[in-house]
Amino acid sequence: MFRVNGKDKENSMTLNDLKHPKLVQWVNEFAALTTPDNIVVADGSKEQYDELIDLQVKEGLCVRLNPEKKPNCVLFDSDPSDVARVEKRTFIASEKQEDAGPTNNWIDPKELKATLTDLYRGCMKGRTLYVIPFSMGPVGSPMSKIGVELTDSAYVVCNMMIMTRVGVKVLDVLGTDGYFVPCLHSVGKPLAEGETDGGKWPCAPMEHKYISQFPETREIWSYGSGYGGNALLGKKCFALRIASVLARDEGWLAEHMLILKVTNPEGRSKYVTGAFPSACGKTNLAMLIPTIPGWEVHTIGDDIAWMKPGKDGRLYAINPEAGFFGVAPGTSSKSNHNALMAASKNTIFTNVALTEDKDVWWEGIGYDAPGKLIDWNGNEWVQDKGNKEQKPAAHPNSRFTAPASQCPCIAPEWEDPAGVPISAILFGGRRPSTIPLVHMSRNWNHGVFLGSIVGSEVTAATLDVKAGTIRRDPFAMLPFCGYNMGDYFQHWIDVGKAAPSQDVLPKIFYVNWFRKDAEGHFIWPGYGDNSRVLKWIFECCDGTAKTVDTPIGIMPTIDAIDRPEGVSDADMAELLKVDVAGWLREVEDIRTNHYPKFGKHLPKELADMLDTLEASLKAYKG
Ligand code: TSX
Ligand code: MN
Repeated sequence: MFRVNGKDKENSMTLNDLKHPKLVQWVNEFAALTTPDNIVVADGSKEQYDELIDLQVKEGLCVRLNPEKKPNCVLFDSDPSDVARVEKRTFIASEKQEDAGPTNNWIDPKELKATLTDLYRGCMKGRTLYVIPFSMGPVGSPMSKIGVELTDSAYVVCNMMIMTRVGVKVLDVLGTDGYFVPCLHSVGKPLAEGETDGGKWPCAPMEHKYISQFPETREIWSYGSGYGGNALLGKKCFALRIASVLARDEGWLAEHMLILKVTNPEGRSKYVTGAFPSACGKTNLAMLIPTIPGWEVHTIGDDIAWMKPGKDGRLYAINPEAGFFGVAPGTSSKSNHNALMAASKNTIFTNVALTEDKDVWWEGIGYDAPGKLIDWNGNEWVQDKGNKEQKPAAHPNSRFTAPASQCPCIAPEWEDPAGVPISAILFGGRRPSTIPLVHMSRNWNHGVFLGSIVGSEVTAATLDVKAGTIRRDPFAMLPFCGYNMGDYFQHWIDVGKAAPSQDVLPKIFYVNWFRKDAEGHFIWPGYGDNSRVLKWIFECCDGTAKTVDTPIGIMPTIDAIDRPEGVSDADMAELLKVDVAGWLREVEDIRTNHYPKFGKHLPKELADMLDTLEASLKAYKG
C-alpha cells in the first residue's frame, strides 16, 4: 500500500508486482539511498497519466489548458535556471579519458559515482520514487532496447509516457531476467517535513547538476535538472550517448537524425534520414508539405534514428521515440502545420506563454498575441511590437511534448518493428555562402567526410566567437556521442566497409537551405520547396537524375531541379555553383581548426579525403 495524489491506491503497481529480481533489488538499493516517501511503478495506463497530471495541477506545478482549445493539455513553467540541456554539466565517465575524447567532458567514473552518491543520499525525502520501464523503439522489435528510469519527478513520468513506450507491456518483454539500461534521475530538491514545492519547479543549482553517462557499464546517472534531455533519460542520454556506444560495439548506427518517407507521383517510396545542427529546422523538414504536385512526404521520426544492416546489407532505421519534444517558437501553420496538429491535444507544453482564455502562444506562432498573456516566468505580458528590446513571452527553448501518432503526416509504417530501408542520408547546416543547395558524395567514405565537416556559420548574435566562423557539429552528434568522436568517424567508415557491396549503402548528400545573396536575403525559399531537392535526391537513388561531376562531389545540372516561383536562372546558378575560393577556405579551416582536434583518432581516410579535395579544387577549370 502506498499513496498517490493524497489517496491510498490499491490498484497501482508496486515493487511486489515486479517479476524481475535484479530490477527489484536495484530499485530497493536506490530507494535506500534516496529515501523517498513511497514508490510507484509507471504502468503506462491513461488512468495513471491523468492522475499524475491532476496531482501536478493541484500542486500548482502546471495549469490545465482550455479543453475547448487544447483538450487534455497542460502548461508547465520551469525554473529560470533550468531551461535547456546543460552541456558543461554533461559527462562521459569512461574508464580512460581518451575514450571520452577531445569533445566530451570527462570525470573518472569512481570519482563521479562518489560525488553523485553523496548528492543522491536522502534527495527524494518527501517525494515519490517512480519506476519507469520504457522501450526505445516499438515494444518487442529486435532493434528496440529497454531502459528503466528511476525518478522523483512526475513531470518526467508524464513526458516519458509520451516520448517512449512505457509500462506493463515493456515489463512483459523484460520478463524475469531481461537486460535493461539502468537510468537514475533526481531533481535534487528533497523536501523537509511538511514542505511542498509550493507550485515551484524543483531543481538543484547549476554546480550540482550532473548529466552522467557511464559507457562501459551502460548506466545513466542524472541529478539536479528536470528539463528535457537532462531528465527524460530515454532521449539524448540513452538513445544517443549510450546507444552510440552499443552501436559501435554491435555494428550499427545510433544517430541524431530525422527519418522521412518521400513518395513520387507513381506511388514509389524511399526513406531518407538526415542530421542537422540545431536551428536548421530538422522537425520542419521531417514534416514537410511538398509544393511539387503528386509528391508526398511522411514522417517516421524527427530527432533520432537507429540504423542497422539487414540481411540484404541495406541499413534499416527505426525511430526509437514515440513522441516529439519540439521547440515551440517559430512553429506556425506556415512553417510546420503538421507539428501544430500533433500538439493540438494530449500535449505537455513547457515554458510557452499562456493566453487569457487558457490557450498557448509563442513568438513565431504566426499571429499576434491575443490580448494580455502570462509569460513563461509567470508575469503579465503585453505585446509591444515597437519595442525590439521586449523579452519574449515564451522562452526561446520552450517545448511541446506531443505523441507522434497524432501527427497528420506520420507514416503508417512508423512503428514497423523491422524498420524502414534507408536510400539516402542527408547532412546540412546553416551556411550563407560556399556550400551549394545540394551535392552528393562520390562514395560512402566521401559521405563520411561530409558528415564530419557539418556545421553552421555563427551569427552576430553569438558573442563568444567572431561572426562568420563555422561552428562545426560533425554528424550533429557533438553533444551526443558517448565515446571518442574520432573513433566515431572510424565506426562510420567501418560500417561502409562491412557492407556486402557499396550499392546497397544509402547515398549521402549535403544540403544547404540557407544560401544568402549579396544583400543578405535567402536565395532559396526553403520549407515545402525543399521537396524539389528531395525529388533530385530520389532520382539520384534511382540513377535517373541529371548530374555533373565536380571537385566537391556530384551536383545537379542547372536544369535538374524543378524551380520554384521567384528563383531565377541566376539564382539557380548561384545555388549550384562550385565556389572554388570558398571551398579552399573551407579546406584550410578544416585542416587547421577542425581535424587537428581528433589527433591520432582521426581516420586516415578522412585526412586523405581532405588532400584529394584540395588537389581537385586547385586543378579545377570550372
Ligand atoms: O525549417 C526551415 N527550413 C526547413 C523546412 C522544411 N527553416 C527555419 C529554420 C529555423 C528553425 C528555414 N528558414 C528554411 C527551411 O528550409 N529556410 C529558411 C530561410 C528562409 C526564411 C524565410 C524565407 C525564405 C527562406 N522567406 C520568407 O520568409 C518569405
Ligand atoms: Mn535533437
